[in-house]
Amino acid sequence: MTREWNDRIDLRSDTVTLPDEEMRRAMAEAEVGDDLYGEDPTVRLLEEESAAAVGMEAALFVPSGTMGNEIALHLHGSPGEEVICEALSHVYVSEMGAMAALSGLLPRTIPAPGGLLDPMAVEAAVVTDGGYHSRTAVITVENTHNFGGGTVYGRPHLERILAVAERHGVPTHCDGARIFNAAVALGTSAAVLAAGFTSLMFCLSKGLGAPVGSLLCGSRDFIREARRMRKMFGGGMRQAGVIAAAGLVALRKGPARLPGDHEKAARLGRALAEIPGIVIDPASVQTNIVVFRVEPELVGGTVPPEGTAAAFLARLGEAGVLGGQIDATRARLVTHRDVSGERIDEAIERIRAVVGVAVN
Ligand code: TLP
Repeated sequence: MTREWNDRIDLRSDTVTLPDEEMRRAMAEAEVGDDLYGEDPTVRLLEEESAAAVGMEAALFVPSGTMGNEIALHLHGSPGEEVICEALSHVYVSEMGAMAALSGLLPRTIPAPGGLLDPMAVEAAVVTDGGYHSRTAVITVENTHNFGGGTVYGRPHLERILAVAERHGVPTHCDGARIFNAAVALGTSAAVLAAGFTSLMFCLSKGLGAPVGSLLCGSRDFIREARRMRKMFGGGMRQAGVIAAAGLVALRKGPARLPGDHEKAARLGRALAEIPGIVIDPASVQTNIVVFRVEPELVGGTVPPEGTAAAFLARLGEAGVLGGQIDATRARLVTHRDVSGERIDEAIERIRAVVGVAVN
């Protein structure tokens, strides 16, 4: 029987969190002004604290992570140039082809296990002699890597990629939508992981729990240009302090609660690994994202037209557990603030029940 709407356990994404009481109060009480005149004090404060949190000179409040990434790519490249990115990176697979549509840029994709780029593969892909080939505009790194399973680049790995960029004089952009998750997983700070990148985008609206908003960070000069580009892309906002106020709560309080999300994901990963037909290495769950492969045995023994992942997720949905699809065979469950440890245990029970039905 399909479960009631309010009995569902929503693990589609950490974007589904609702603003908490403290955020709603901050929003109601926010001091605001017209941000396009630079007169919104709450937005300014958020931008200052965000830049400090990642150890960069300046930051720009943007409505979405996608806009932050796309402004950065636009500024780093010129039409006809290439963006080096991992084959399952968000800038490539989930931004509607924006780098091509809005900036005339070509993705140069490099597949990587767990989404973590091999520095030598990046070295091989960089083109600086623009006389004959499309030139590399920027090297991007996604930390954590979402569709790779929330995987984390540690500092030594980043150093090797940054060294390639440095050697060739190519700028670097970090899609740090979940950079605070990476920092928590590694026991370090977001600033340590951001060091050396030309630009970095992070989201308030994911694990940190804000309803809206992301920050694009970089040098003062870069952010001055980004501000112009935000207006051109239609992202200039007016009394945006109303949402920035929730963002400030998320930035100040959100990181401290991420270890709980990671613990819930680890528990989920271990439980899934015990289910025949679900392929996942529990050790691969490093943050709040659980990615697994669905074998045909879980959905009746053959690959259905919609693929094994979609078929399995439909069954989970009927049992009130919502997840997301990555491709035909892989699915994703994401833990977050609004699903407690008890509800994760309940989700595990429901998944086991679904599989029991599927197997018999
Ligand atoms: N990710 C969303 C979906 O778009 C897939 C999610 O549910 O995980 N970079 C990364 C690494 C992201 O995961 C996302 C959003 C973005 C950028 C874009 O952020 P928004 O949704 O604010 O445009």
